[in-house]
Amino acid sequence: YSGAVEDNGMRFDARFKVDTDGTLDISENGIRVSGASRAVIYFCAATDYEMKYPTYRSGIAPEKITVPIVEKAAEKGCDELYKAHCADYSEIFDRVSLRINKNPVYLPADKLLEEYKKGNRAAMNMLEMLYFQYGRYLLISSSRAGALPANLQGVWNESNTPPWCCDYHINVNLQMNYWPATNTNLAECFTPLVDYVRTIVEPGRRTARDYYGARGWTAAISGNPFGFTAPLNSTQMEWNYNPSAGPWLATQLWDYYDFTRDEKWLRTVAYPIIKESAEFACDLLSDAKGVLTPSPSYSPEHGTADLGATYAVAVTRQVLSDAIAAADVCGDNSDEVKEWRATLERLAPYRIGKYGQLQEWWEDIDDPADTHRHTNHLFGLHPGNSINPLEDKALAEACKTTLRQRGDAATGWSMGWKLNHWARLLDGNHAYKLYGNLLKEGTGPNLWDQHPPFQIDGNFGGTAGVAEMLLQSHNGGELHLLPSLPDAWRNGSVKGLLGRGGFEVDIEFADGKLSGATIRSLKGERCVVRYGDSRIEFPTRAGEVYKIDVRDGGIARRLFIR
Ligand code: FUC
Repeated sequence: YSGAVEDNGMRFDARFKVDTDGTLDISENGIRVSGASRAVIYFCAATDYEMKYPTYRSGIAPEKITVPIVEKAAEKGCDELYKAHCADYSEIFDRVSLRINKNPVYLPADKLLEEYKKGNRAAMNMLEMLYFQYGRYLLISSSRAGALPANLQGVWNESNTPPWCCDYHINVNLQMNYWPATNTNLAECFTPLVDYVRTIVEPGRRTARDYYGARGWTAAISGNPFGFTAPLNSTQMEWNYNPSAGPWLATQLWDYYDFTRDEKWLRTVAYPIIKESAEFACDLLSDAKGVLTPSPSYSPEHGTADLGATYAVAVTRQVLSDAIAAADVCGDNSDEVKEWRATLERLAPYRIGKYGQLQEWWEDIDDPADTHRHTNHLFGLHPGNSINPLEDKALAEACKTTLRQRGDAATGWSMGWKLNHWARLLDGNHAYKLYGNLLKEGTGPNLWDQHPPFQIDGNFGGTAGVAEMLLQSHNGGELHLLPSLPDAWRNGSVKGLLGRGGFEVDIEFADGKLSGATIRSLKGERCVVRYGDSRIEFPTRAGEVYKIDVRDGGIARRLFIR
């Protein structure tokens, strides 16, 4: 079945091959099989789309792709194909396992969710493990090399007029889709985001120049597979004006390096993109009463134009500190890097408002009764790392005040993000409350996240948030074990989480305390491990495994095992 889309002429081809012991009747009405005991349908679809600015066309006739694939699949047969699929999938999925308490109950997902809402503990154990792994399954199934990134519906959009155009929404949604790609050890799933970012740098340069008179590149609130990086044609600037989109995506590329420590990738792929993003961020700044802020700026979808919205300042702070760190790794000590350092020093500080909240804007105009779904001004707490509760108690308290004022309900993705925020605040029980709310209020019977309607980002925010409760590594690469273990998770284990610095970490807990940990060093980086108030550090060799010895509730020393 071949043809071309009316408006942009994109060519497509859908190819079926049916292997049956019955009679096959093919007509323009479809394929009919009769008198058969079995029928195997091999199907492949392709277009002439290529994620490459500015044409987005491969020039390859889609049938040149589909016919060989279908023929080859039919030659292999479905058993062989299934075996290859399982091997490919399991190699990634099986890296991480999670066990929460004991005797989980096995029920269909919708029944499990019903039992969860009734407070059935065995069902809660099961669903809290299942939902975490379900997010990993969804990302593996919607984001692999050579494909487009997961959009608002992953790859599961059934409509030609989907909510928010099934787009790449870049003021938290697209970014949230990729949080579990790092901490839950799914590096292969990150590739489509990188490929997408690489293709929007060129159009993003035009947006930076024509909209902001700035160097470098950026995107806006809404992206698509065709290089769209400009603001939408709307005068509602409080949601449409989001120049932080590019710098936020650039920080995610740095973070991917920080986890994998793939220096060649940083030098050849990520650093040029991060560098240009830092230039853009610097050019947006102006002197606001003695400090630098991106002005004017908005807090996503909330409030009016401001002299320095905290979200925009926090993203700027992050992209500059990431660019400086990347420059250090790449040996770039040019004047430009010195400019980034000087600019970073002069950025507006976080400020605590009259209600004890983290100010969302330059002006102290936060309303304590405001329960808006967006908490982007807490970007520095998560996914950024410029607010460290272990070091700055006052700021941490202000973040808690803001989160208490915003409340523990909201859209699915918002609860997913707040789960991460409370985990970073080292409050496991409050993080657990958000996880429960996400499951009870923001999840459908098939465990898809509900905005509502279905929007997949909450699944990914939830999965990443559970990992954040069990392992954090954003503070200078320190592996913080069980930073936010809730009272409800008395006994269990998690295996294979990834920590920044290239460490795979297994953690066991019993009676609510750490009972053991094993660390596999992938890159031979120096390892720092924290649990509660105890902390150890030691050199490692790539490929070696280190067992952390737990005594008297602390981490005493490490045993070297291969
Ligand atoms: C942002 C959010 C909305 C929705 C949309 C796709 O605009 O504020 O709630 O998730 O993205």
